[in-house]
Amino acid sequence: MAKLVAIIAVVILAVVGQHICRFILALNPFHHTYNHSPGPCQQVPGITTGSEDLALTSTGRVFVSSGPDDRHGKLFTMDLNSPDVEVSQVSIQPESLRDNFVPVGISVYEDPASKEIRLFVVNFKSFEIETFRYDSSTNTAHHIKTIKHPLITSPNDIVATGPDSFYVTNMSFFSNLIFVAFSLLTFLPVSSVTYYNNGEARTVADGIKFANGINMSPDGQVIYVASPLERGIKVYHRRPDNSLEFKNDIMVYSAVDNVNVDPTSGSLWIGAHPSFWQAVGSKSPGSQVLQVKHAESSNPVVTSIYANNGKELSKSSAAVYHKGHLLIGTVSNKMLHCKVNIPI
Ligand SMILES: [Ca+2]
Ligand SMILES: [Ca+2]
Repeated sequence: MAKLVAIIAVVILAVVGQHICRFILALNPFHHTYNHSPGPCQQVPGITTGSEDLALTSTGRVFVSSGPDDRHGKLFTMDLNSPDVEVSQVSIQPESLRDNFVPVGISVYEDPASKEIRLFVVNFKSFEIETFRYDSSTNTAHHIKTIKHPLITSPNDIVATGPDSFYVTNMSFFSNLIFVAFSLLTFLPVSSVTYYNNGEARTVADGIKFANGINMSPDGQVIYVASPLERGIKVYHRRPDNSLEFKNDIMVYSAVDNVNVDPTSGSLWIGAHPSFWQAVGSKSPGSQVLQVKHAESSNPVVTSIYANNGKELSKSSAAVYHKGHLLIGTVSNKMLHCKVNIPI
């Protein structure tokens, strides 16, 4: 009997020990970030309450979600073709929508025929999706509708596939923030991807530890899902019926947040937290931007384009690149613009 108890105790200790080791590895608490940048960088005036996610149109216009620390969330836009890289706040109509609006994940859908731009935005306050029609002549986002569904439990990011269809990541199958945090901290693989189309939804990927950013290859054939706890990007083949088939993981060894895809080259641009532990517990954690070339192939090439120990930029969560300009968004403070002087 004593021998059996000893064996059980050793097994329990081994399982708990393994979990603790994986926990420390994923949180990466002792990481030191060495600073480097691809060229001169400066803060974008006008953004102080975060720029959690960025979305780039095919013509070089960027949309910015801003507001985790502001009860009245904002959207910004800027044109990266303009000689002066200036940001302007998008008017949201109706204005009352901003009262409970905490925008995080954002995606742009450009209608191939009409060129109409639709914005899909995750509202972190309500765990719902808000959709807008963007009018560039008045710089206004006209609210179309609020989307809620039992399979959209705790959304983080979204990628539009049509005027009323998208993939969205759920951080957990819980909707209560305390349970969501519990499932993240215990590394439970209860995170998923839901496909939504015109009122209908289904789970198309699950068993993920904290699905965060999501995006799609330019040809629409590949879906990328960021998993900061697994420190990599999960790659899925998109089937004709919109279900997903897991292909492989791209390990980047950083707590990846949002993913953007270069509409021409298909390269991934990732805003990441070098240390998940510091991102959660430190006042000014570091920042990192990663580029992944050939992401859809069996030989992806991962390059660190920008890294900072937190003094210049803290909590980087998203990045986009367009014609020599790099924009880096953050969870809850400023946004950085870098002129890129290195080969990309
Ligand atoms: Ca996004
Ligand atoms: Ca995110």
